[in-house]
Amino acid sequence: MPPSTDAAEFQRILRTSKHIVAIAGAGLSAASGIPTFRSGGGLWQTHDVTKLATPQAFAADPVLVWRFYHARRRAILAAAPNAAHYALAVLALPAYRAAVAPDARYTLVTQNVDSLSTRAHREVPSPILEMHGRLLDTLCTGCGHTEHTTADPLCPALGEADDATPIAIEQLPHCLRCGALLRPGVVWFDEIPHHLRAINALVEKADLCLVVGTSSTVYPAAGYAHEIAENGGTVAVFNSERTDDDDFAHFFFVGPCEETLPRVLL
Ligand code: BV8
Ligand code: ZN
Repeated sequence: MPPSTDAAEFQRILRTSKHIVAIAGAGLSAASGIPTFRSGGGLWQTHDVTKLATPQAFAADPVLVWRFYHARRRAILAAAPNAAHYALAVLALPAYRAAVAPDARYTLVTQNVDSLSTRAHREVPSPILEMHGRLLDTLCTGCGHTEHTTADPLCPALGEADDATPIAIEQLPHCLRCGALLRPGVVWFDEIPHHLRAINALVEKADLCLVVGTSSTVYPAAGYAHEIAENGGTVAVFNSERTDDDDFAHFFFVGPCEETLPRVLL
């Protein structure tokens, strides 16, 4: 049976839910001007992910990887949360949930590394698990120290250079504690995502899953909604386009999530 588009029916299910998990991807931040990865001329269509988002790539060419992440840091620093981030943040408000989902607990599991959801939740208790880390964090390859920093540029060389200007590794960001090279504080491919134990426990209990703006191609995040559906939970997808693997969903709200989420949730 094709997924329903009945918002009133969805709201009836929302009202009786006990454990809500939202799984978000790059489409959640598209309206904030952050390029997605695979849709509409996304990042990975102009860059080869294996060349940039892996530990091996960083070891082979830390300058290239830092140029890529520096550009993305700039995009994030210039961005602001959009209506979709705020619609999910409202779900985190106890007073709001008392009105629409009185018995429910809610957690947002985001694959995004832009921290825009955290900024949108600023005033509310932040039930957000950033499973792929944060782009505005740096991680020391020597002592493991992690720091959240909005410094721009992170080092003079990245601020002045256009992509043609050579940068020496010594000019890249280095740890003030131990002097080792810093890397972006994100989870690369073949690295283990954060908060897996907490996420697995949430997925096990979830009776309602909102899947927002993700192509569901990156694991383990891509498997959570299926697991919740197999456990008898309800899955509602919010995506600008149908994907070829969403017939298992109970609801599908097609369109920009910055429009569909406020319309369906608020
Ligand atoms: C791991 C941080 C071992 C870096 C990222 C099983 C099968 C196959 C492969 C694997 C598997 N298990 C593991 C793998 C390997 C790999 C993987 O999944 N590969 C894929 C590509 C085949 N996974 C890993 O390596 C993971 N680690 O598995 O460790 C392990 C695991 C568990 C326990 C023990 C050991 C680590 C993956 C993390 C990689 N890091 N990001 C960085 O950002 O630079 S992934 C990257 O992709 C981002 O985080 C991004 O969020 C994520 C997923 O992409 P999406 O968010 O979905 O974005 P995309 O552009 O693809 O889609 C956007 C969607 O939005 C589209 O559908 C579009 O239609 C829609 N949209 C657009 N605009 C809007 C919209 N929708 C609504 N409104 C709009 N306005
Ligand atoms: Zn260090």
